[in-house]
Amino acid sequence: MKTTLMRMSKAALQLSLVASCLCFAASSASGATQTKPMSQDEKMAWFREAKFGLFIHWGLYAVPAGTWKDQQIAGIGEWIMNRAKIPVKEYEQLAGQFNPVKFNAEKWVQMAEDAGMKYIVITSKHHDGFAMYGSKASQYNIVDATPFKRDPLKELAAACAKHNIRFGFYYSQAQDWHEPGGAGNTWDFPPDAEKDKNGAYDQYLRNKAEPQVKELLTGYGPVCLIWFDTPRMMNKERGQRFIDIVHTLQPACLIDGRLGTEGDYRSMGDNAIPNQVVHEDWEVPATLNKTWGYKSYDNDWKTPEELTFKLVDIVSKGGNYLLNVGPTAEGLIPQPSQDNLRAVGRWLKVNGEAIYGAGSTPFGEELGAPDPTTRKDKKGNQAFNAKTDWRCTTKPGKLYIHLFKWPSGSFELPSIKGKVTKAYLLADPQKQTLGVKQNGQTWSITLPKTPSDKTDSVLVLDVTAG
Ligand code: H79
Repeated sequence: MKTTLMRMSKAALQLSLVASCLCFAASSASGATQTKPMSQDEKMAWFREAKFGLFIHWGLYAVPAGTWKDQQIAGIGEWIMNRAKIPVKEYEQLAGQFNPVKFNAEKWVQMAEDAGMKYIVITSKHHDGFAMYGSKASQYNIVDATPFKRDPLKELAAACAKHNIRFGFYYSQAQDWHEPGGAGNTWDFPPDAEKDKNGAYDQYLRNKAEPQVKELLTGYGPVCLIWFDTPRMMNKERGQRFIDIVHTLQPACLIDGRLGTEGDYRSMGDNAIPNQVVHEDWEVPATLNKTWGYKSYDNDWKTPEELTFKLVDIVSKGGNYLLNVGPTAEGLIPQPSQDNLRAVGRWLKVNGEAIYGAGSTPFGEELGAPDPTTRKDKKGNQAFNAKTDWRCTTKPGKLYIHLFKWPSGSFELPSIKGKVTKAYLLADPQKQTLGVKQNGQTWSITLPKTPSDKTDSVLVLDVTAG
């Protein structure tokens, strides 16, 4: 065991030198002599362009799919081990039953492409501690412990490279219910506070989590980001060890906002879309139904119209949408997930110009307003009365007005400093000019009788800087 670890860290060190040289060379303009590290703007550029990504929660929890010993277990599917307090020895047995022979990396990535998604983030290890790739640091992984024996993350990395989709990993760095030192498993092991004090947690970090993150950053080509989660007992020093690993092995790889120390962007709460514009890089992870990991009986699907609204809403507030699927234990993405995502993709095919690389709204009144009373929302924050008639995304010289409710006659644009020089519908191949009337600083755009899209008709306004 000890020698394996030592051998591995040597290999990782060698790879790290190669990787950092490559990145430095790649980031220099001339490519020849200069070795300038990437600026933060250069590092964030793809993320700011992408806007829409696919999250995949896939692991042993897809086998019980929300039911344990004939009982439906409440809550999110990937938490079944915790919610049903399944002992490690029993949960481990699921590995022997996990044989997702219908898994096809090409089909998954093709679906993401059809949906208009630009990056994929998959669970390499969730809180249950099971690695979904061939890991040398722990035998508890899909190659060594299941009849499947394949490494699906290798296959996905190759398919993503082929389709020009960026590829990243979710990695549960703190919670690991399989290990005595990992956070979270209090039914087999001592309380977390004890592990924190007696060195067991650091031992887990050093012997499993850190080596596994190194493996992910060395065996799968360029990793666009690592998505850490639930930073229990993560302090500055522990977080820094992960940052150092990422920066050494793949300096261009982004770190999400849940490591426990500062990452490259802010991660909002699960399914938590902010009410207002947030002027920093951010992303919201979100579900298509209620669960992340597959649950056979969760059919509470958001409609394509709701998903399109959320995508536009998020982009108009300056963020990215990381939208999740939970594939089955056979290796299939549930059909309603596929259908609903592809419907969003069809809208994006026509209207992608208003999403990819687009910035936030310069207005804000269209988003709604805080409730004037002391009413609280479900989370105890001041209630907010959201409006949903329209949203605005932007690019230099352009305002994209997303009309979810088609106004009769004309659209009244709130005050802007510049001038509207042309108005047309994005779905109109002829870009036929619409009538524009100025009333002081506000503008009225004459619209046809019927919307150009049943969900979101995008009105493009060419504007001069004011
Ligand atoms: O990976 C997904 C979730 O499993 C993970 N983050 C997303 C991206 C996550 N980990 N923890 N949480 C989310 C918060 C968990 C809250 C709950 Fe529960 C889990 C509510 C119900 C089950 C914890 C356990 C609180 C009650 C029981």
